[in-house]
Amino acid sequence: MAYRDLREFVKELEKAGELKRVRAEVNPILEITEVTQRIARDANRKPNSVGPAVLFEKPKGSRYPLLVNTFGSVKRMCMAFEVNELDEVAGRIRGFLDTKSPQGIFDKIKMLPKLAELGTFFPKSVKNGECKEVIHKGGDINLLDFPILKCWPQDGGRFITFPLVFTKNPESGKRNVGMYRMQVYDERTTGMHWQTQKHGAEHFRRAREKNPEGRIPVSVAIGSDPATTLSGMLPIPPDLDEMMFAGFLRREPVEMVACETNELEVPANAEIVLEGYVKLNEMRTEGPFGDHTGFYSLQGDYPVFHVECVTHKKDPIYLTTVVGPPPQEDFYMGHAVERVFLPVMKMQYPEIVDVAMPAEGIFHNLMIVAIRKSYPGHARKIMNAVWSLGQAMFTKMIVVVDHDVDVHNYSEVLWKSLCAVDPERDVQFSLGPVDTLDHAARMQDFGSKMGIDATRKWPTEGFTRPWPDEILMDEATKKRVADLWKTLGL
Ligand SMILES: Cc1cc2nc3c(=O)[nH]c(=O)nc-3n(C[C@H](O)[C@H](O)[C@H](O)COP(=O)(O)O)c2cc1C
Ligand SMILES: [Mn+2]
Repeated sequence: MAYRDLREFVKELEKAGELKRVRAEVNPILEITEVTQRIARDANRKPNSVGPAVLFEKPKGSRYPLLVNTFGSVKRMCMAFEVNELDEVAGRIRGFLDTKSPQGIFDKIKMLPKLAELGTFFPKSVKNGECKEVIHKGGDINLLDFPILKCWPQDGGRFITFPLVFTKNPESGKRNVGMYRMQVYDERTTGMHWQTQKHGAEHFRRAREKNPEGRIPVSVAIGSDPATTLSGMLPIPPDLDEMMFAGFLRREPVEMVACETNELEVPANAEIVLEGYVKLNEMRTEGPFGDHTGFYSLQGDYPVFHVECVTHKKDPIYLTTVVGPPPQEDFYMGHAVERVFLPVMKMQYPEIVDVAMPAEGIFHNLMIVAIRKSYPGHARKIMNAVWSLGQAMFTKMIVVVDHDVDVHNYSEVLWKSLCAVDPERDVQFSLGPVDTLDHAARMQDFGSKMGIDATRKWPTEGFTRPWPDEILMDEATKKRVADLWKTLGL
C-alpha cells in the first residue's frame, strides 16, 4: 500500500527509529541549518552512522512544524520507495523495458498482470483534496506564515527548497513537475530558479515567444507522499509526466485535484499548495544561495512567481531540505536516481556495466562508467553518449573503465585509471552545455567537459606494446596456504 501522504511517511519513519522530534524553539534563520548539519552531515561522515530525519515542532516565528533530512539515508530512500534495496526499483523498470512481444496465448496471459500494473501509473483526477482544508486568497496570503529557511549566512533571503513546481507546456498542454528553489521576496512573491536547460524554463520560453507580455499559470505543492515528492527531481524526458512516474513508483495513481485559481492540478495529498502565475516579461535578481556544490550560487536574473492563493491542510507540515557541502540529504536522492536509472542507460547502451557518481562530484562533476569494451574507440563513444543523455549532459568529467573495475570502489578506480592512461592520448575534451551551478565554467551554462579513457588500450587503437596482466595469486597456491595457515603461527 502506497503512503497516503507525507504525514503517514513521518509516522513510519518514527516507528522505524528514523525520525527525531525537536520540541525546543529553533530559528529557521540559520539555526535549523546548523542543527541539521550536526545531526545529518557530521553524523553521516562518521563510519557506520547516519543522522535521522528531524521534525522541528516549534520553528521560531511560525505555527507550523518543519521536516528536514527526510530522505537523508539509503535506508530512508528505500522506505520512500517501499523496497528493501534500490535495485528493486531498477528491477521493476528493467521488467518493463525487457517486455518482449508475446509468442502465443501463454505469453499473453503472463503479460496481463504487467498490463494491469500499467493502469496504476496514470494520475487520477479527484473532486477534493485535503490540501484544501484551509484556503487563503487575496489579502489573507502570507508566505511568511511558514517556517521558510534562510539556510546560509550569505543567502539572499529565505528559500523554499523542496517544492514541486507545476507548469504546462504551452504547445502540447502536457504537464511538467520540477523541483526548483524559490526565494521569498515578500508575503506573496517569490523567485523561480528555472535553470536554462530545465523543462520549466522551456515552458517559460515557449510561452514568451508567443506572447511576450503574457503570463503562465504556475502551482507549487510542498510535502506530498514520498514518491510523488521525489518525482520532482527525476531526470526524465520532457513531456513524460512526472506524476505518471510517481504512480509507477508508488504503485498507485497519484490523485490530482484542480487548483482554485488557475487551470493546473496538484496532488490532492499535498501539505501546502501555492497557486499563481509567472509574468513572461518580468525578471528579478535571485540569490545568492548556499548551494549543493558547497559554494554559493551567485546572483542572477530569474522569473518571478506571484501567489494568488495558498491552500493547506489544517495542520500542515512544512517540508524542506538543506543543501551545502556534500554529502547532504540530496546526495541520497541523487544516489537513488543513479541506481534506479541504470537500467534505462543500459537499455540504450548495453555495453554499460555500472555507473558511479561520488558524493564529492555533486552529480554533474564526475561520473565513473564501466563498459564491456568491444571495438576501438568504444570508451569515447560512451563519453559522447553520456553527454547526450538528458541531464547527464552536464557531466564535467567522465572516467571510462573496463568492466572488471568496481566503479563503487573509488580507491580501485583511482589506482587502475591512473595506471591505464597516457594522458595526452587518452583525454578527450568537448564543449557544450554545463550545469548552471558550475562557477568555474568560462560562462554560465556553457563550457568544456573532459572524458578520460581509462580502459585497456588495444592494438586496433594503435597501441602496439603488450598490455600487462593485473597481479593475482593463483587459486591453487591460495588454497594450499589457507590449509597451512593454522600451522604458521601468524
Ligand atoms: C533539493 C533540490 C533543489 C533543486 N533546485 C533546483 C533549482 O533551483 N533549479 C533547477 O533548475 N533545478 C533544481 N534542482 C534539480 C531539478 O529538480 C532536476 O534537474 C529536475 O529533474 C528538474 O525537472 P525537469 O527535468 O522537469 O526540469 C534541484 C534538485 C533538488 C533535489
Ligand atoms: Mn520534466
